[in-house]
Amino acid sequence: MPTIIFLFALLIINNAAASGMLYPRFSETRTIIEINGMWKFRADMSPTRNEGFLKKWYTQPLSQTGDVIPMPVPASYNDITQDRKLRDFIGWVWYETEFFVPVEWQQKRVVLRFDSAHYNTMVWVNSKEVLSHVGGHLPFEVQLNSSLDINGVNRLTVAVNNTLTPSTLPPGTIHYMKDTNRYPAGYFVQDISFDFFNYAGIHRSVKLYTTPIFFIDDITIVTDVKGSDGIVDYSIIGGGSSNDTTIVVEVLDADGIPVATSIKQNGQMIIRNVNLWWPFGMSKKPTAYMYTLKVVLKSSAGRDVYRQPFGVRTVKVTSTQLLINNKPFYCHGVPKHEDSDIRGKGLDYALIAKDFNLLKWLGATCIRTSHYPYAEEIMDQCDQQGIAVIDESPGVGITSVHNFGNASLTHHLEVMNEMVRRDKNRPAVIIWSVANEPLVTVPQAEHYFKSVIMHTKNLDPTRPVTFVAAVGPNGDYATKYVDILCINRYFAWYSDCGHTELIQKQVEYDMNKWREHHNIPIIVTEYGADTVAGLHQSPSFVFTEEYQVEFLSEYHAAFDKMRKKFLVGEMVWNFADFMTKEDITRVVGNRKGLFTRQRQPKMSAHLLKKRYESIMNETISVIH
Ligand code: BDP
Repeated sequence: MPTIIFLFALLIINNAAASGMLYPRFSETRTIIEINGMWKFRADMSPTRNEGFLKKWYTQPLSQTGDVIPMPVPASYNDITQDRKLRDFIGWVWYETEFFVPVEWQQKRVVLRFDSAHYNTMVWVNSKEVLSHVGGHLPFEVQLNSSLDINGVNRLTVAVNNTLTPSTLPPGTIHYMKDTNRYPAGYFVQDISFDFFNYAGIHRSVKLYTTPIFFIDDITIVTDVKGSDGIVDYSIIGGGSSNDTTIVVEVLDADGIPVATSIKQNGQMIIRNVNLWWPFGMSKKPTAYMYTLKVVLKSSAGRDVYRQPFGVRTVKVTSTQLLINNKPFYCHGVPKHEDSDIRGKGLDYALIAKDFNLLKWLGATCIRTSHYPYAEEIMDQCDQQGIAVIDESPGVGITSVHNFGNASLTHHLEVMNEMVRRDKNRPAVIIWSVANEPLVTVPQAEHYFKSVIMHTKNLDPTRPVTFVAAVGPNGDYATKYVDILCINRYFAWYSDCGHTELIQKQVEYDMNKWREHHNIPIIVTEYGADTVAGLHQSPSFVFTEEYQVEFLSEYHAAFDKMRKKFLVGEMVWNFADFMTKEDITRVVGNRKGLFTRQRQPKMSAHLLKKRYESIMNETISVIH
């Protein structure tokens, strides 16, 4: 029986997770070239998806191995062509482009960085394997110097495999259909238990950037507030070796004026009369104030300069409140998806700008990165525009005991390493979510989630850690380890469908029960109803815009009774409609959006705008 699973065995090389993963930024010592654009592409349609490896496609121009098509990078490849086979393809696809590097780069450290590719990636430069990475939503990179042709053209070949297995995040299984009366020999499908299309390809930018040979490899910033002082604890890790290093660290305010200085690699600096980072809507002063930590590292090998943005704020959880800068924060917002027509999950600046304009229009103060880490360009906007973030790992669809093995746990811990390493300095990130709706009613879940949550707390003791739960309040093995309870509720949709009159009673009963078990605050991280834009019926009926409005209003009435007590957030599922796999319960995707996939508002968006603006008016009066 041919199998495509064994191909993962080829991937265990040079997994690039050990060093820092600072976002590439221009400076007087660093240059960046994006090598995005139209690349050459072909999917390996051979029965085992293994022809590319057997015939070593990476040793020659891809067009010499067979027919290639143009493929944009960044983008998912799924919706680009008219070919259903490519949209639903499972296995290895191959990309290729060429690049040159300036001669003066010979003196520099040259790094090749993928901001993300989904799911498993192998990379060759001039036929030589240089990098591999397992996981779909986080950056990976490698120093390239020894593989580069500085005097000529460099060929970059990339193979990406979207196959999900019980130990990937999200997990999946390849299911072989054995009944040869009904299926051709070797027929297989990919089973998944999450509700979004498994878009694949090179999803974010591919960059070449330089640093000096002795360089700033990682920066960690932790802030606190004492009176009017901002406390900045920082540590800097250098890469390369040198024994005559000096370092100058400065905090620059938003106008670029130095407000604190140090010459130590690790230490504490004080910002007098600090401007705090507040989420949008919490302060009448300009919110989301961002500082810069400017680091200058000098040695006989040269100088490196890096500017790391950060904000000064604190996050705390009491038994009833979520506090930002010691003031109660009510998270009224939306979980999202990185999803759009044509590009799938490919990075799209126009879409990012539009979505933030819609978030502001709505009066949202927070998002959840359901169900995977979003692009760094999106996270930058959250920092800069004051949208608080529940930063979620790709731990979605963990619904079987087969997902609790050692390989799964080890990978989940590694993903948390990569995610915290990438997002640790972002003021917008206020909560880490390690998973969405996992199976937690079996004993195996206890060790697994205790380990992942404790590991994340060790990586970052300054932020609350949680996972998003779908279970009821009557006993599970994992919610006891979370700092803040995040629950998804679908009364009058997946249960008692159509009965909006039951919503208030059921929400109140459910939350009060949770409170009996856990003395921590609650955020409702999902509640929603599928709604086909333009479909109307009065009295309301499921799938109509009227039903969505009525449904959400009933939840709001229940939330209002608990808002001042222990409910610290409400998030409608979902910001916008998004694509899912083909299924009889989905009408070309999930339609629970406030906005269509083209970002036009449904009636419900106006309801939420009114509600969020009025909550914001209440909250803003607290802080001046
Ligand atoms: C929740 C999931 C989310 C789904 C949503 C739904 O967390 O991913 O899209 O249900 O069914 O259970 O719409």
